[in-house]
Amino acid sequence: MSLLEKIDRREAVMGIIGLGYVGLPLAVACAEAGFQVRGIDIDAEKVAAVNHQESYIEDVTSERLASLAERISATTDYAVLAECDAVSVCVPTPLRKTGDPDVSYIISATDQIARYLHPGMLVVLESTTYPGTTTEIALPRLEEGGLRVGEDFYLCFSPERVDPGRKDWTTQTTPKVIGGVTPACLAAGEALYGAAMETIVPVSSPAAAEMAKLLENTFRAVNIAMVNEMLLMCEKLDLDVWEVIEAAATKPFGFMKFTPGPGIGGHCIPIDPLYLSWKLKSLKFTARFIDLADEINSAMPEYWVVQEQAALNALVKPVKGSQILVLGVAYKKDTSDLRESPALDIIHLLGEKGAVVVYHDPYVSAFNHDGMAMISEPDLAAALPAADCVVIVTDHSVYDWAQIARQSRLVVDTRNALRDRD
Ligand code: SAJ
Repeated sequence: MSLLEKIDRREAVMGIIGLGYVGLPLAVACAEAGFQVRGIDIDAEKVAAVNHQESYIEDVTSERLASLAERISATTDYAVLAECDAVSVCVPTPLRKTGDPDVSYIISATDQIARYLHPGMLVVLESTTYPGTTTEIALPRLEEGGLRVGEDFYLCFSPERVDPGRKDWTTQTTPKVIGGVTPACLAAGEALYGAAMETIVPVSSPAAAEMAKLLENTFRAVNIAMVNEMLLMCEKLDLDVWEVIEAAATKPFGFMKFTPGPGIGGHCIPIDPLYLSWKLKSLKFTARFIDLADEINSAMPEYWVVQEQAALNALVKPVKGSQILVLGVAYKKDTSDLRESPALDIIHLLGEKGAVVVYHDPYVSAFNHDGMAMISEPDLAAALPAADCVVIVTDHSVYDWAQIARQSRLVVDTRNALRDRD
């Protein structure tokens, strides 16, 4: 029976490598579409949790996993790929310390797939990466055993669009872009993903799909940098950037609101655009918007530390020795995710200036990052008046902004969160 027939009859077995914020929701979507799913992860704890239907991903409840117990199983053993008709690769694509892309996780996953690749198998790469990765990195490794793409097996790229915590768009309902190495590859990818998701958006190649994803996240990084620079310009003009943005945002067309902040965090926006600029540098092209956006966004923690210094200075208080309470360390509101969080930079910079820094974050009880180990202040009502300066970095919805304004001696608000107080 052909792959397309197996997919049509829901008899195809789906492998998913990487059971994180992308892979686990994808596993659920495929299982709910009727497929048997074999999850693969190097983290034995994740594997055990999935096999006990205990979810560790906020977008997937344990109840939902339990309802799919007959269809989803997980293992650390890649040999399970021998029984899979398709496999999606949902592994991290971080940056190295040098700022270069780290595609080592893609390479190791691809090498494992190559060991078990068999005729009729579909491979889909989902991890965000630079244009060309699928055909330059994955394809040669998969063809090493003699199988030919488009004839013996199929290879596609389909970017993940998971926004953890978002309720209005899910893995099943978010349109899914996909590009195949050959038309037969695309047909196989469309058939499989079309069974699990509502809207499939075919494009002409894997590179077009890779580039579409990078455009999505570069669009955000550049626009966030632009409003961060607007903040700096409004300061020079003695204007309230938040008032200006709110006014501009009343334009019903041709405008999309972004807001200044402490800098950008998360696993996507600070990193994905740098994959694109790195690739273009190898082609002797400078992606100026990406580089400028990264420069501006990366400088925001320092900008806010200077604001704090100036605010204390106005009270004839040096930063050195002052107690500074950082409100929120997660990279954005209502999440516990610390990755690339600018709060960590702000804490580090304040510590370098001799401040006594404490933090409060209801989503992050403690953290240990780059040699910084801290515990969240347990009693906010006591911590607020004890601080010489309170810095709002993450505008979690649970904060009581009126209480913060009332009980704080000095507030530096990187999110204009106190506007809610009025
Ligand atoms: N940020 C600002 N100003 C803004 C928007 C964001 O300073 O106007 C900051 C946030 O605080 C955060 C960083 O930028 O630190 C990134 O924010 P984000 O809203 O882009 O949130 P992410 O990183 O969770 O982005 C995800 C992305 N999802 C994927 O890549 C799969 C992105 O594509 C989504 O568009 C975004 O969620 C979303 O729309 O919420």
